[in-house]
Amino acid sequence: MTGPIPALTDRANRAAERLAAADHVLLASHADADGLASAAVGAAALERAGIPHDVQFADQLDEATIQRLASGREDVVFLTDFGSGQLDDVYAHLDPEATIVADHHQPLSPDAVPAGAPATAEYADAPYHVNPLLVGLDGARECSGAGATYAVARAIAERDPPAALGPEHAIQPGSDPDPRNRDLAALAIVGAVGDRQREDGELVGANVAIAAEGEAAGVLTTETDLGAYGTQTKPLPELLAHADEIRVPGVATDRNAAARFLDGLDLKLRTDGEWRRWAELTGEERQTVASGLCQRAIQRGVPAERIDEMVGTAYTLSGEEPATQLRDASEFATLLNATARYERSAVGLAVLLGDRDGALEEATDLLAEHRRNLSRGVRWVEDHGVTIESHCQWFDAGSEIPATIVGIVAGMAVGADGVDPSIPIVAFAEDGDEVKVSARATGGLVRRGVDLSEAMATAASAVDGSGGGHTVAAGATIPPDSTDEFVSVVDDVLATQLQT
Ligand SMILES: [Mn+2]
Repeated sequence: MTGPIPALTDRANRAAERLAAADHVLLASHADADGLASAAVGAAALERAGIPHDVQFADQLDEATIQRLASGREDVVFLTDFGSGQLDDVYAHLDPEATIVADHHQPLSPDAVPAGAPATAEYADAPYHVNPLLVGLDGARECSGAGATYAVARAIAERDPPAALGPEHAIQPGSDPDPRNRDLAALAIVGAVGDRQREDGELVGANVAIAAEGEAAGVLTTETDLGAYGTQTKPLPELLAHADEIRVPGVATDRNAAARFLDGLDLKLRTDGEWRRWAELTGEERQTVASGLCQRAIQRGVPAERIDEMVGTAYTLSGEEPATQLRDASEFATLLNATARYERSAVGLAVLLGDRDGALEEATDLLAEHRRNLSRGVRWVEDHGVTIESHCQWFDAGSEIPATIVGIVAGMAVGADGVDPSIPIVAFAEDGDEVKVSARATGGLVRRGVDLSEAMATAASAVDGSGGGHTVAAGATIPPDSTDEFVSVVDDVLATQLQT
């Protein structure tokens, strides 16, 4: 059997073979939604195969982290969702013959391999290196860390399939565990969606094949639906008012405008005074709301391609309770990110592995806390205002907003009182001895030429910092007291970008 990512089969088989021979495995994974999903896929496969293991998380795989991993007594280390970019440090401290890497980040270039390290060929062809980029697949778009780990998990089951699994191995309350590990595909999809691998609202490439295995295993459904975040848990007016994917004038303005629009639809969208949620509507009701949105969008002159963006593919974990945070892959990923952001990745892992009691409750509390911190942050920006330059606006939150969330706050602040939605926003926050910078733009600005990745990189290097990211969202770390110069370079770069 070749599996959903045929090109990775040989590598996955070798990794499975090595893991099966281990006395004890230390699985270490990246502390974000995809990293947590990767860890769950790997840990479930090891558990089901009876291979003893521990799981740890880290924000980054720096040398200190690798040293810590190397000091454990475990004979095999299994790195998921990181490792490929740090192979020099990894092999400096860990035996290549006892180190498995399942990752989708850019592998360390052979040119960057230091003298004295294992031969160059061992980096590209390291014995246990499972990465879509090594076999010509796009690791940013079509296979996440959880996808690469899924290839290994599947190979473990295929090598030595357990006859049957007990209910303690179930990852979704409403589904049976699959001895072939195909049910773990649902978690791989949560990882891919959490890493924003969707394009125009749907997964592509290897991820499609992984999703198909989840569907065949009865743990996942994919369907064309409203491409908005929050279809399972958000009351309808909130869903339509705040989804980035659906910006219908006169509806997305605020909650009241969205409620007025919904009230005009001749549907019964409230139960006992409470707004229903999208996931609770019948197919016909959804159709009515969707046509209403399209009509309104056309009337208000929204271009056709923007209207197309309102539709996407929903990835539903069919064994989870409807209208819960775990039912939709994006909402699940949000819950995982909340646990990771507050250094409680183990809680997110427990939820992924099927804990629907204590861990789910704690994760839900963390998410609620996270949302409170975000709204507190946005209120702070509203109270203190932003400084408007020619081509951007900025605020310096100092220690008032944690550096870990200031970027999200900046994005949310666009549309708040006193913030200009027509220019990018740049946010500063204290981060230890340094200053963390986060910048956000809109899709419209990117279409007009804005590239925040370039702006952050250029301005950061002007002040001896470092920066980069994506066109629409980017960041930098800079020395303290360099914010004025930083802003002025950003403004110049944006001026050039908007001219061309
Ligand atoms: Mn990842």
